[in-house]
Amino acid sequence: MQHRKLKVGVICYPSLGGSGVVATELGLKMADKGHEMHYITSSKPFRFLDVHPNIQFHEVTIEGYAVFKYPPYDIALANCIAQVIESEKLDLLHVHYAVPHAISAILAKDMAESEIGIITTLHGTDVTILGRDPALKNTLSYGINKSDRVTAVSRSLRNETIELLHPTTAIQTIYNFIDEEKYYPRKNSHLREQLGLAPDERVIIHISNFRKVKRIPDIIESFRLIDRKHKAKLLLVGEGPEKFDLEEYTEENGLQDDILFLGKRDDLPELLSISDVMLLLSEKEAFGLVLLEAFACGVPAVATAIGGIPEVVQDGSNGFLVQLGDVQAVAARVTHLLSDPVLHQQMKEKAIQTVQEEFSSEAIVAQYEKLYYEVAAMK
Ligand code: GMT
Repeated sequence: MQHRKLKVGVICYPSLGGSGVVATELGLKMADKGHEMHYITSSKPFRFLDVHPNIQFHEVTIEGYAVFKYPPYDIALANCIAQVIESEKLDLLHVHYAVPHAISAILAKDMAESEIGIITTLHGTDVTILGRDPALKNTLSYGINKSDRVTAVSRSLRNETIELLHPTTAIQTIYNFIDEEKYYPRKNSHLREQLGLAPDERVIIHISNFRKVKRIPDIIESFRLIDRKHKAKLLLVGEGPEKFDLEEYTEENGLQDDILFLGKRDDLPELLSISDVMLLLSEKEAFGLVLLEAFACGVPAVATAIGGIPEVVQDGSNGFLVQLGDVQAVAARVTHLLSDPVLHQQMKEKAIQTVQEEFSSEAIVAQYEKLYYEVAAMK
């Protein structure tokens, strides 16, 4: 039955973040292979770029009701999943994040009185933060243990989950991927001009959702310490809770001409293509999808040796690894890269090669597809 086309229910957070990107890109690739993908989410996943005939979207709606302090979204989600299991005759569910999505899927399966299999993909903070919260730890374990298959986006996340929760379901590592047709070095960009960059000015870039875990103050501090013989600008791309304070800090310290806050952008490949180095200095990072986006555009990274990052960044090859908070080391590595064009070129090439050889979308999508068939066969 390996060639039967499958009907898959996908549950993810559609908002800005790597897990939403992976869930969407995976769906697009599976749809291209002829599988029918049903997204069951609160709003359209933000990178729903194409209107694909094999992709359908089922919106979870919930009315505000005076009795509820918090509207029970997870229950409404379960209700919607159960309806879609029945109406679309789904073969399996693929949920991204154990809490709350796996829990809603388990409840939906029970409500629909179905034997449908559930794959849960762990992305990071669902384990590294929620797994340490006594209010959610047992629920998280329940979600993992009641899933038929569990995947983690790095070996580090897999190991951390095992250490923390001692799950009864085996956890398989399936790495993240990017769409190589979207991320590649772009030429003839007018962006440098638009951003007011001088021809000799170097570009350092950070892209994230501006959460505390991203340690953006470390990025700003490292940037200040880079040898000033290099004219450089720091591009901070994205939106999130820390942004307002960081903008204020930048103004107060007179850095507003050199640090550009660009907000959420759709032209990431173009922005990356004019960049010399990416900085990712997070204190937690299960994988760091943005590193692959940078690598695919030929941008080496300086990143913290945290979580899954060392599985992506190989120190001295496609970038440099530094210890958390060591802003002096970050500045030294960036200065080194900017001063040595031969090394910079070697690292750019190695970065592109890393994506092609170790994180090819074709190989990774094939791993998920194999899993889909295994789980569908359990029904
Ligand atoms: O990093 C974030 O703040 C967003 C979060 C998410 O929900 O998308 O990212 C997590 O999943 C990504 C995709 O698998 C990983 O690349 C990120 O490393 C992971 N974030 C953390 O572990 C902090």
